[in-house]
Amino acid sequence: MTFSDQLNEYNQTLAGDHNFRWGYLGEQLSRSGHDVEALLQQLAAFQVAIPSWALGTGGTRFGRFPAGGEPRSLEEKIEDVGIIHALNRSSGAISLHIPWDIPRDYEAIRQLLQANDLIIDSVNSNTFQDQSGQPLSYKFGSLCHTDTAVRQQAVEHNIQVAEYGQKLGDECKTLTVWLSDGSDFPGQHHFRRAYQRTLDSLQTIYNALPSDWTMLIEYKPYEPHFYSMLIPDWGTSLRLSEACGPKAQVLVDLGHHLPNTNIEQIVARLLHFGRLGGFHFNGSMYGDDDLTTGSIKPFQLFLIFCELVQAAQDSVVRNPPVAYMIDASHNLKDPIEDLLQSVQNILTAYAKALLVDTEALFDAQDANDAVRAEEVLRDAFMTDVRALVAEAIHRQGGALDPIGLYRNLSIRQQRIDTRGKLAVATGL
Ligand code: RM4
Ligand code: MN
Ligand code: MN
Repeated sequence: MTFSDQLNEYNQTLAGDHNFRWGYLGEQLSRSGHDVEALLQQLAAFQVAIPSWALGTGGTRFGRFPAGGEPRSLEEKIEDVGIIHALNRSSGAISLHIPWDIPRDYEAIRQLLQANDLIIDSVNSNTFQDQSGQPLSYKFGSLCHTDTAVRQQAVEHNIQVAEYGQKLGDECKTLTVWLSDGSDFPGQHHFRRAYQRTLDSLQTIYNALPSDWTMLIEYKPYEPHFYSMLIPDWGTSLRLSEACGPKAQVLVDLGHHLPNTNIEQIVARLLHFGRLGGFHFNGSMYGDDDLTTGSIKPFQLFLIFCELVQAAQDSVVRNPPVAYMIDASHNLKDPIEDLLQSVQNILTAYAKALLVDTEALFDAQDANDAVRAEEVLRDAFMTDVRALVAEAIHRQGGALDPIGLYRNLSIRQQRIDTRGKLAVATGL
């Protein structure tokens, strides 16, 4: 039996219940004036990339408990993203971390991507670890380092990462730079000089990129450094990207904010400046990217999507298309299940944002009617859109319940059988 036969058979078993729920929701949405077909199309078009480093279990410095059957090579990672995309039809891109996943046989990789209906859309550099054989250490920084030779090595690495990307196909046109540079003790860094050195390095990388490439600059307020991070906030990322040029953009990673930061406002600001280039989704209670997207603050995720949806409808906004990706660590859950859950939560938040009556919201805002404005948002947020998301995935050829089918087919067990119980993925 082929995978698509198994998928069809599985969907058949859920069809009765789904049709009942979708029939009701579709009717309800039409009654309130929504164009249901347009909603389904918008949801179907939404793609969230999967990073090559998220298919294995993460860990902490205290330990790591592998899921079993983790992908041992880039080829096996593509195979895992392939199954995610086949199940949800919404994860059609992979983001590569170099040097964790340097392709060996480009032609074979391209064919494998094609067979799985995937693209590689971006590449990520890594100057936060010393690689074996690397002549100079990043212990005291990379692009900000006091020593020109270390900076040069880090600049060349970034340029080389983009060169790998160029060999992977025309869809790959983004270099993501996340710097772990920073300081651990007061006085360790000359803040202004370290900033200037970083800018000079980034400009060199930017100028070496092909003209149709984008450079995303990610920020993070803490970790790995305890006292200061070189790019701690969106303001620094914004300033750096403006100083580099129009193809440099800010990347917002949800986990890279101090507790209770108003991320939706940051998103709105960056959209207003036309500098929101990408998103890394995850969830957190205390620290960076520990949890499933939408598991802790679903309302905030919804509010972020409201900003994205409103900006997309506003002709005043001149923001390039935003690249979406999941960037989470999976300590306990099966990584594939966690990724499927994350995508489901992201689509749910997006679907709810699409339901917001923006005219009514703007009227309430103009009238300073805070109660009405909040009610308009809550009206959309409280709608159970799961049948809408399922219908959109189904129409794309995916499973009505992606995690359900993944379990039903015992895919993890199959991976353990072929790859082994102790197989460990490269990455964090
Ligand atoms: C960082 C950051 C980067 C990711 C690495 C693995 O915290 O989120 O985006 O490449 O982790
Ligand atoms: Mn990230
Ligand atoms: Mn992170």
